[in-house]
Amino acid sequence: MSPAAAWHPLDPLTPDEITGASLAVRKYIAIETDVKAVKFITCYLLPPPKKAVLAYLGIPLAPGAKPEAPVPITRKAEADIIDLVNGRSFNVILSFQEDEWKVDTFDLLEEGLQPQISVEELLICERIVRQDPLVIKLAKDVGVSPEEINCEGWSIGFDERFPKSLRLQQGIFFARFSRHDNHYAHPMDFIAVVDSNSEKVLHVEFAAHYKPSPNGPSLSAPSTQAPPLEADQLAHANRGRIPPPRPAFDFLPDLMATTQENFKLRDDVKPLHIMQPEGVSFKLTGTQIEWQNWKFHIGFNHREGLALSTITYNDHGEVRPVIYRLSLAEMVVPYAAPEHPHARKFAFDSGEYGMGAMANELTLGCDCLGQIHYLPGVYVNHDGSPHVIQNCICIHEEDAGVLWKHSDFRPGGRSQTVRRRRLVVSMVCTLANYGESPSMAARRHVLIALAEYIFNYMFYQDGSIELEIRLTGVLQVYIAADGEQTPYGTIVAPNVSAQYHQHIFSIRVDPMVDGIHNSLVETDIMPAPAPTGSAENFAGNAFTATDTVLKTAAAREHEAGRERRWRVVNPARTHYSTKRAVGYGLGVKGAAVQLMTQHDGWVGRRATFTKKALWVCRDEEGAKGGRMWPAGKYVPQTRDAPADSIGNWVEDGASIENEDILVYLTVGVTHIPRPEDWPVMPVEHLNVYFKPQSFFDANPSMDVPGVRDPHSVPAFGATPQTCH
Ligand SMILES: [Cu+2]
Repeated sequence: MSPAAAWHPLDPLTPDEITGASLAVRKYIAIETDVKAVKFITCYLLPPPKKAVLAYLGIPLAPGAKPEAPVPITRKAEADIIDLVNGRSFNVILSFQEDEWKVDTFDLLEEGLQPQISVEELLICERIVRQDPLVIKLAKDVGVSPEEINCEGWSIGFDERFPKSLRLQQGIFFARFSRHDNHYAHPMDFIAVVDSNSEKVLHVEFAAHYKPSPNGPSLSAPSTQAPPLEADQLAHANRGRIPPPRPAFDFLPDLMATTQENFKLRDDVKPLHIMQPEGVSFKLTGTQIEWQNWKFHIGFNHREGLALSTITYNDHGEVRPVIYRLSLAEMVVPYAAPEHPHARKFAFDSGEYGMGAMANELTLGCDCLGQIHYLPGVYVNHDGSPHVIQNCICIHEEDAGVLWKHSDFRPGGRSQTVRRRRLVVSMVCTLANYGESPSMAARRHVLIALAEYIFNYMFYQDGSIELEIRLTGVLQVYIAADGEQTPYGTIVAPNVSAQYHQHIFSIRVDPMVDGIHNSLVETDIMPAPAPTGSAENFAGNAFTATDTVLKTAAAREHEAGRERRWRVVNPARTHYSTKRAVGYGLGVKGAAVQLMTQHDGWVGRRATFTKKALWVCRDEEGAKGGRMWPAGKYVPQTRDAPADSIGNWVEDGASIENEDILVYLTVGVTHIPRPEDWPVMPVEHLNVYFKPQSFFDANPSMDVPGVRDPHSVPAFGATPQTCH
């Protein structure tokens, strides 16, 4: 491969590269192994070593240093495949040499390790259950015909009753009474367990329900524990069958007009357009973008979706590295209902399904307003062919209010106002609902949301970066019996229960503040200990910020009462005025979340990252890349956090002072559903900030022009005011 000018070593595999790599895997299998048939689950870039990437791009490793001399970079790929005959899984590493892909390693995964659940497998789940005679009968018993059965494939979470070797999903049922009906309004009262390798329904089960009692709702079953597989599941749940609620709660306006009395779209919203008459202010070279002194690479993979790399800021001619790589490394959504089988609901949307594989094809003028540039996203299909999501990554600029302003209030004093502009790189992911669809191509058109996550990476002119996660979509709901109330959910509509849950994200930050050797500083804001009236603190007003440099790998709590904050610093460079090491703050205030479940429960055991607000460890690059996945590389069906996951990374006690470090931030939302979140939840925001702190000499945005917008006019035609 001869790198083109626009080539970046972290460019995702192209569709042609995926085709080439999967062909090489097939060839290898045919010649070297006894494997008869496979399905591809993943096929993606195995990134080159960090130092090689930085040398290639001419980014220095230390402040003021010269970049290292470039070294040859071999293009590598990694694939996970499953043997269709016996369900064994393999990890394959390939490299591109002499104009073709070659298999370097072909490793059988330990029994029980499952590559992530593919989009096709989620669809297979629905197909399997619809053909199953027991499912058809159980649906019929509550008035639902076979063609009305909708089923969502979910990761199984945790269930020791099944062998590890099976590739399991749980199917959660809804009825759909017309083609585009919101089927979440019609939850059904049973759940299936399927094996996506043998394509069989293995088991059907019934949750216990809550009955009113003088002491509040009481569970109909003797325990929240799962009964043995051979037990009569309905008898164990100790309740009758419950037919799905029928009332429609549509979200499509034409359907609402027919299913809701007096429904009418409001008619007092007048057009609001965003115009950039001279075009956009960003420049793209391949997948590298430059905007307002920022330069970075936009990558994509099936698992994280968007990943931004080699983020630098041009500070008056000096290209200063800030972050090597920034991405959503993991997330989990634990649900609070303890009764079997609801306790199994804690999907790892990233590690089990893949945020990239769930990314939407975006629509100009709806998802994104203004002048938009889109990039595609690619992942592999079961047959090894590339699946291209067109318009997957959206790039645009937005006005974001005032950047800075000052008025001299004295008579004749002048004022200056500068508008804030931001560059937004975003992706929208839809989790866990893939309605009926005859083909993968058509699939995109029948998507409606169970949960939609909008990931916005936003860059500002003052040197700050913001990651905003927006949550919307339809609540995951279950059926409630007439008059049933549960301690673990909200009855958002009659017979529709929305269980309490959390959305917990792990943001992976691989910092390189002025180079790759960084330290982490923890700051607590505290009142000075000297009492009011004392010589040191007579008025009692003193408070101070106490910095502690963390010496070794650690997991830290977010102490809200101390306004605890963290920053990544480079001890090799000191600010000219503050005399502090140059740094970037990691702002999680308002976004930090605590795992609300028992910490030794299933969620805590599998998703260690949820137990602390911040994790910091050394990055260690091996043959299969650096430390990446906080809940492990292979997440589906784990029963404990794997050895190669975050809890163990911080246990190594490695020095993290002035080292190549990794930071994982745990942020999230605890969702106690409201009826106002139904039938579709209005968007909720979660924000994480990366802000320069003693990094620049002063406000780096003083040179942003304060231009008066000639298109701004009085709302009601009054005399225009002048600025000054
Ligand atoms: Cu939620």
